[in-house]
Amino acid sequence: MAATGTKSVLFVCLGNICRSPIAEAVFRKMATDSGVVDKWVIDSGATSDWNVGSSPDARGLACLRKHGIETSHRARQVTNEDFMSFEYILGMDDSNMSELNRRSSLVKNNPAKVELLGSYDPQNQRIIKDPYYGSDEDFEKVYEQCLRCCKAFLEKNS
Ligand code: WE7
Repeated sequence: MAATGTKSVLFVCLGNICRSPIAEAVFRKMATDSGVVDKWVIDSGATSDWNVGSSPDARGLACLRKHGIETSHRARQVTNEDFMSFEYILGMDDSNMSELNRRSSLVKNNPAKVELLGSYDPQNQRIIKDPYYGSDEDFEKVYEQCLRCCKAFLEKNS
């Protein structure tokens, strides 16, 4: 059980190598810069088990580095325990959401709030699209969406 006052968020996408590691790294940087990182447990995970143990996509790492952010995350799959231990579980698209809601229904009385990260976007772009078959520009767009959404999410929880 987390210490009193500890908040927690798990960012989730299909493979945990493109979108969710970017969201996690962006949020950690933001919480660090705001001096509240010690109040948070921050992680990311995958709905699939395809990339378990892998580093984030090289294009995502390059995008983060361009914005002065590093990450040492390794891909992992979402577990049943995550629904008991995380206050927020934030997905990127409708496919993530249906999988997360299905998984959540298997864990009785779990307290996790399963939401779309994009529901926090002040510009109302609700879906953060999979850039896997996309370009560097698509990764940049993911980064910008994560930046806007994480800022609003952190403000809401401060
Ligand atoms: C992705 C992916 C992403 C797609 N990261 N993969 Cl080949 C595949 C099949 C099941 C799970 C995963 Cl994770 C992967 C590898 C890793 N962001 N996006 N695949 C993807 C995109 C569009 C249409 C179909 C797929 C599988």
